[in-house]
Amino acid sequence: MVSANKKRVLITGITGQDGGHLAKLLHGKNYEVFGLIRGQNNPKREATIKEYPYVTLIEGDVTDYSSLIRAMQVAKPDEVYNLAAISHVGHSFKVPQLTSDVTGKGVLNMLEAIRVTDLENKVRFYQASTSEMFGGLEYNRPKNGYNEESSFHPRSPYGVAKLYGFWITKNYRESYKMFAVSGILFNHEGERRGLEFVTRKITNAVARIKLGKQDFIELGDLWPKRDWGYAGDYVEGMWRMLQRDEPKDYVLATGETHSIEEFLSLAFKEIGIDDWKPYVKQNPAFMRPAEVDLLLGDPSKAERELGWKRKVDFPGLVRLMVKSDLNIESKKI
Ligand code: NAP
Ligand code: F7E
Repeated sequence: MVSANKKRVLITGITGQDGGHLAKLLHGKNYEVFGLIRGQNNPKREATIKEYPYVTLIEGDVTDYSSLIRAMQVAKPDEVYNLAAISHVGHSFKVPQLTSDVTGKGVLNMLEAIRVTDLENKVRFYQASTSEMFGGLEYNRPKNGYNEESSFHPRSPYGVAKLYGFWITKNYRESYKMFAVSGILFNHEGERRGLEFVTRKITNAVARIKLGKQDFIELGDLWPKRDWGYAGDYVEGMWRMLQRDEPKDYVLATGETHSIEEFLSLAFKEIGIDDWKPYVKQNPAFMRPAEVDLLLGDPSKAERELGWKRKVDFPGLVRLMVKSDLNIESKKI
């Protein structure tokens, strides 16, 4: 039963890592939560219903504008969070055109669906922008980390598509006075992270090695550095951006950067192994045509204006992920 008094939210990308964290957060804040789910038989549908029974799923796809119009008519949202994307950077090199359609033009489709259905111009829109837009090269890297004024140099079809989404969101804000903002989020991970991303791939392998189910892990380059935070902290920042009086873009980051080697070292220490090197093999299949060398974010504007600060630190993040994967893997036969 949908209540007339509750705030209403539409989340695209509901089956993804952030979609689940955000649905839980907003349900806790008494929102009526609607989630866009793609495909006629999405394999994540049952798990999503089981974990988030309070979410009303609406079938649709961000590449299908008509389905977004319908989603707007069904959900009648006060807030829309556009989290849908082909979000794996390595994969985006393999399907660059699809990535442009979903991760780039999908943003325009969502904005247009809001513009034509929201006649009073009341809906608040959040676009999931990314630190991948900065590119992590030495020449454009500020000493204290990338901020809202830093220049962009995307290094993948994903980064390029996200940059289009960033600018079209800004353009709709300026052209149509929409409350449309971008959160420029640095890497955020956790128990719900997809197994295709390096942090979860490592913590899952570490758990399996501990349980005697796996002997080693195959990875690509180990030297890149990332500003890694916890996803649960970051969805709180997304929500805070839409509660402001004025629509503005914000960077969310921890202000620290660590290499994959450091992540490996802490993860293996969690299972009592001090030297991770014998358990890791390098495989060029996991390397990218162009790499983002080092990402470090400066979250001071979000800290100052949103009162947002990450809670989970780097060792805490690694610990919670290893613990969760040990729990998951020990229950599997
Ligand atoms: P994720 O786990 O990969 O989730 C992506 C979501 O997009 C999934 O629910 C997926 O649905 C959905 N999707 C893919 N193609 C779609 C389509 N054509 N139509 C509708 N939905 C579609 O990503 P995440 O980590 O939660 O990230 C959420 C958003 O933040 C993404 O836009 C990502 O690019 C961005 N971002 C993430 C990070 C990070 O570190 N996590 C940092 C900065 C920005 P299926 O399950 O059906 O595939
Ligand atoms: O790679 C290296 C890889 O795929 C991190 C997405 O959420 O954050 C994420 O993008 C680093 C890269 O995340 C493997 O080359 C080595 O240097 O976990 P990742 P990402 O590319 O940083 C940004 C902010 C987003 O917006 C994205 O949506 O790890 N790496 N070996 C590997 N990466 C993977 N996936 N697998 C490996 O075997």
